[in-house]
Amino acid sequence: MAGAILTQQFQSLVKAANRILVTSHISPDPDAVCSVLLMGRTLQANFPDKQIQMVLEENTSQDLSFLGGYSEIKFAPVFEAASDFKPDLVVIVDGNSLARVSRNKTDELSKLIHEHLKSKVAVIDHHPDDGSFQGDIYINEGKSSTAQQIYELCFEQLDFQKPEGYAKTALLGILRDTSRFKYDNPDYKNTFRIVSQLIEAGASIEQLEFRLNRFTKDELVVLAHLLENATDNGKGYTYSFIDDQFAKDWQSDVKPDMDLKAGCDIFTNQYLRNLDNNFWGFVVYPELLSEPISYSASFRSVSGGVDVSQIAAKLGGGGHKQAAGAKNIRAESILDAIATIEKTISLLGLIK
Ligand SMILES: [Mn+2]
Repeated sequence: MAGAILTQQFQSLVKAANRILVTSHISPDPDAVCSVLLMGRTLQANFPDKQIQMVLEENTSQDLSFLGGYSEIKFAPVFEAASDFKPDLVVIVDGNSLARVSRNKTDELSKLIHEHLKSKVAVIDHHPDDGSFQGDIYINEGKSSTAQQIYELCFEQLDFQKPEGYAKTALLGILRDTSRFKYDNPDYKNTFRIVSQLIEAGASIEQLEFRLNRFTKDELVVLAHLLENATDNGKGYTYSFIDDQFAKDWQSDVKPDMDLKAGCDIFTNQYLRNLDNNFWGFVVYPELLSEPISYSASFRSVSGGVDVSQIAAKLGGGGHKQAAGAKNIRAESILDAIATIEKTISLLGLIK
């Protein structure tokens, strides 16, 4: 439970405000969009006299337009939206600072909010605290998702009235950020209690999963290529790769970059940790538009196993113990890129 004092402070900030802007990070994932909707619509339902604006600078690759209130989200640069709307309170969800909500105008936005408008800033997040929070209130109890944090804060602690469509929206945020409960979650009691309530309220895990788990034919072609190239060389990990010719053909066929990346993500998240007795590994692929050619790699491991963030760090990237990545890996060819990564793994003493 967020401390009672924080909860009351949040309520006071909301009550004192007249114009509230709710926003989230660039490259939003479904939890970011769901969190904007859950917070924005809840404030609208409980404070009909206040002006509430939901703004996102970018959209998700998934179609979330079936969620209640989606059409009210303004997709626009946050600096311009805030300049017009002049909020006296900004609520940032699923991210901890203004620097995360805009791609190109973070300095201008920060000046506008902190110095010019002197708006209050509230953050509701669940990511590990990196210390970059700037604002008036920071609520983050490391929940499964920001959607869960907002649910606990608004409906269990503050007893706000629930807006129409809330169950689907909250459940979707939780399902996505937990990968449908795939990962260990120390807060499982709260997560499953809330999920039970959301199902009671009419939301369906099955409906949401099949609605969102869609693949394009091109993504499946990429997946097939990675499945074909999946390699276990007896060192205790798995790797796969997009070869240079495949990437060249992809480009000359003018196929979407996004589908190549999405196909890699399917393999990385669903197969990389699952081959025979290997519980970790990497995927490497050419960066399509890079000149001279460079490569990106994603690393994954199972909780309690190898810390893959150290490999990514050695290659100039970063991330978490179980999921990390590196970009701009310079190499002559894909085989050279694989050799570079394997050498790094070997130097770190991670070969069994
Ligand atoms: Mn999230």
